[in-house]
Amino acid sequence: MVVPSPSPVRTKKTKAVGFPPSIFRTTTVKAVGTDRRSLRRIRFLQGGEPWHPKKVIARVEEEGFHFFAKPAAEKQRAGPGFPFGYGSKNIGRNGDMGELEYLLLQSNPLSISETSNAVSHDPTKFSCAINDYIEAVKGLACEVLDLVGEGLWVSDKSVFSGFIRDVQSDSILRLNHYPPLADEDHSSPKVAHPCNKIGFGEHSDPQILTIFRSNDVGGLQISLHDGLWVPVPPDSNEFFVMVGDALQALTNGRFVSVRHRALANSVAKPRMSMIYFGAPPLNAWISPLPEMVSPKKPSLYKPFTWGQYKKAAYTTRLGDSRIDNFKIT
Ligand code: GA4
Repeated sequence: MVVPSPSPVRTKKTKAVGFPPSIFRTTTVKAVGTDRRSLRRIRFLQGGEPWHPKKVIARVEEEGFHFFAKPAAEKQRAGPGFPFGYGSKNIGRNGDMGELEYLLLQSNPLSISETSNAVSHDPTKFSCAINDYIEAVKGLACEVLDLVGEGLWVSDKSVFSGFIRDVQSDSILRLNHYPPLADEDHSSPKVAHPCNKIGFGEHSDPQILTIFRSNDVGGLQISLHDGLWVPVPPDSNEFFVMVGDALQALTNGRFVSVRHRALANSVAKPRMSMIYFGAPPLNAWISPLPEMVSPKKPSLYKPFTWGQYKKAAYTTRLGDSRIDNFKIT
């Protein structure tokens, strides 16, 4: 059995063969909080495909910047930001704040079409861009999860990806826009993050797997076991894969969700991240897989449905450790 190394940080570029045609064939992946051996075989082949991956990304980026450039009243037509829609500075409903604005979308095409009609003058263009991107990152998440299943030698290697392939999957797409902070001190030279203001506070993602991508403006940081914050250099050609709490529970703690945060944007250019959270259906039961449990490694977590976890998560503050509430003591 593959036992993941204790460090949650993997930033090795990966290359490999043998995958079915994927629209992300020309893109590299970096993994945060996953098992390096499981990911080593991911490879994105070069090739002419009808959808160029960069175009799929560029279309969402364009729609995103276009959306965030609108007046507040127009953006608010997307809904209140909690649990979905447009939000500015407020995160969740328990008092968390950050130097950003965002658009939170349910990943199903029906809900995207409703939002598109509310926010865009060209709803078809908006919804096609979002749907294509979601399909692509979902495919990427499934490939990564199948490798995780393979690496852990579970009997059904698609057990993890099955949750997010399900038509009822509760997956989410989040666009975070970090406008440049007003330059308060014109006498000092402009350096990145001089004041360490928080854009999006420290947390771990509740879902199974997160596929994170941003433009070339930095801000993302991950926390190591010793509490040290490590900046993740921005690379618009790469995806960062982060383990979520649900994968931690399913693997009985072999994969550990990664705490991360975003600093406020203090450079002149706006920062935008596009984050796909691969989640199970609300009624799916999450508990450590039988293969992950043994007399030497007893189950660490009580079984819960994703709906129960999510409901509990929404009563917490961003920085709270949610998975600990489901630990068997
Ligand atoms: C963190 C990960 C995702 O961005 C998110 C966030 C959600 C929200 O913004 O509504 C939460 C947060 C996230 C966990 C605790 C609660 C809910 C804000 C918050 C304070 C969309 C998610 O699924 O959980």
